[in-house]
Amino acid sequence: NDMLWWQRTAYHFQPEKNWMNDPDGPLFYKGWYHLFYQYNPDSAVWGNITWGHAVSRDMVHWYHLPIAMVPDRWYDINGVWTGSATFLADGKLVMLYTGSTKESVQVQNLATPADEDDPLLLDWVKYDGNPVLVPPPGIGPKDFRDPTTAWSAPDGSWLLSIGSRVNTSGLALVYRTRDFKTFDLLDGVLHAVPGTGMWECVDFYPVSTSGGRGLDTSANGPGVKHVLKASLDDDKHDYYAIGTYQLEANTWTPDDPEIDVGIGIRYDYGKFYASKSFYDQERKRRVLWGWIGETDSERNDLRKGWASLMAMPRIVTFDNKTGTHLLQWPAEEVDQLRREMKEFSDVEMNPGSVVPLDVGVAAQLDITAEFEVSKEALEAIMEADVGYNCSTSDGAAGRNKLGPFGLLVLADESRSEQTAVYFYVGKNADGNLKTFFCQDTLRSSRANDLIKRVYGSVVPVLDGEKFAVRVLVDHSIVEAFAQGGRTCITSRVYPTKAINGAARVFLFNNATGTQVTATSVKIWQMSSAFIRPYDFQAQSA
Ligand code: DQQ
Repeated sequence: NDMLWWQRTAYHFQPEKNWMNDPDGPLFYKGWYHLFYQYNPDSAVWGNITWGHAVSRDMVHWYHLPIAMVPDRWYDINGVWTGSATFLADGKLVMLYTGSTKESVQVQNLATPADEDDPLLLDWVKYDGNPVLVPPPGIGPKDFRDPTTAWSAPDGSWLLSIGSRVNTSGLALVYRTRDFKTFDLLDGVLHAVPGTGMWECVDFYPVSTSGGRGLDTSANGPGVKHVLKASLDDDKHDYYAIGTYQLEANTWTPDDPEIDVGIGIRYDYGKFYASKSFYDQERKRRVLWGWIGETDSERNDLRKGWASLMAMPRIVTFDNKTGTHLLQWPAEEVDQLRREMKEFSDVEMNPGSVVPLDVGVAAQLDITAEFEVSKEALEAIMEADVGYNCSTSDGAAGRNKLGPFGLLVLADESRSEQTAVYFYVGKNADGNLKTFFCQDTLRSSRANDLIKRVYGSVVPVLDGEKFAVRVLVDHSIVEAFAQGGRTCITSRVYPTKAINGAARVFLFNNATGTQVTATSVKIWQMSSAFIRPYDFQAQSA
């Protein structure tokens, strides 16, 4: 195990040991952020799923609490699966979750806090009348799961969505309830997209088109658009689309049918799945939690005794500059972990060059970087580059007129290992610039039993904008945000040499004929977060 201990991260949330997957029912209650999550208490692989539980004042430092719910009833004996929290008008809290029954049928169950005065929400009571929902006619017994947070209708009733599929069409059903015990299935579906398969972990929430603050899940009206997100069971990616919600008609319509749910934009082009957002009523923002799995072997996970992280909490806003994208950005509380900073200004990156940035130990970092290319150089990109695709390219080693250029992180001195975060600028058939944002893990480790890929996609770069990126580095995870969070890529990497004191950072420019200037690169050392069991003797909430 000596070779594995350092893969453990220092400021990303994870249980002390064993397996974690989806975030469940995130919420803020009486001064604490709560995170529940799919958890196997017995092993570092999926199974025997319970709800793990942790609380935090700031979503960065965490206390582990006892498991909140275990599979102990016929209706959830095969697993207490994913669910969501809803605050009722009187401030009371209800939790709906999927149970896998003794027959492995997916049903929905209600749970409420045993003691509403307990800020830690330690004990949960499963409702006597569970299950409150079973698969409706025409829906398969294993295609009915992951209830959303409910939103309120003008008549005071509550609506919520559950993901499903019919044949290969993924879809979101909507139910109406007043008490979370009895429900009516509404006619039609909120939305369906052919060919996208089973929709897991549907999320549905409003965003303000004037940007800025987040909206309560029930908000609607002028200046509001609705985001629909589905986690595609078939390809294990989270896709969102922005559109308009017609409550009366029980339907949601994407702004652009070409960028519909499951065929358009992803939250993250790397390893990121089964995410869930919640409205933080304390700080008036929408927070997104995403599950980051492993890309090593199951054997490795069993040896290291744990699997999975949570992405850092991301604040989600509507990008009113593009109108097509959301912006995802680490919650400002993450900045508290920043310690000493080194800044590098106006670094000239010649074609084919690699520039070391001396920051000392480089295993826990927060990096912001801005790159500039002269107008003439951009205009000189003549060739149409419609065929470029991060995933099928040569990654950081490929060469073109204007790219790739960017950063190498978790690299050793000789760069026998490196993870590249980079831009690649090409042109569309119509002559407009088309920028790609990619992350190349092909050389991230000398170990072989790993998935190594080039991740990425297009990122809109508007007139007058520099190429801007933020990268969070934490031992075995690289979370990268381009253009303020329009396009995000998270990867898990398992270097064997570029670890702890041996980890380095470089700038690189593999363009063939174009000079790139790193106008400003700021690199902070990041402290470790306190993530530890709650001490019931010493602490009082
Ligand atoms: N994980 C849960 C399901 C959900 C899936 C089971 C998504 O409820 O559909 O652990 O990762």
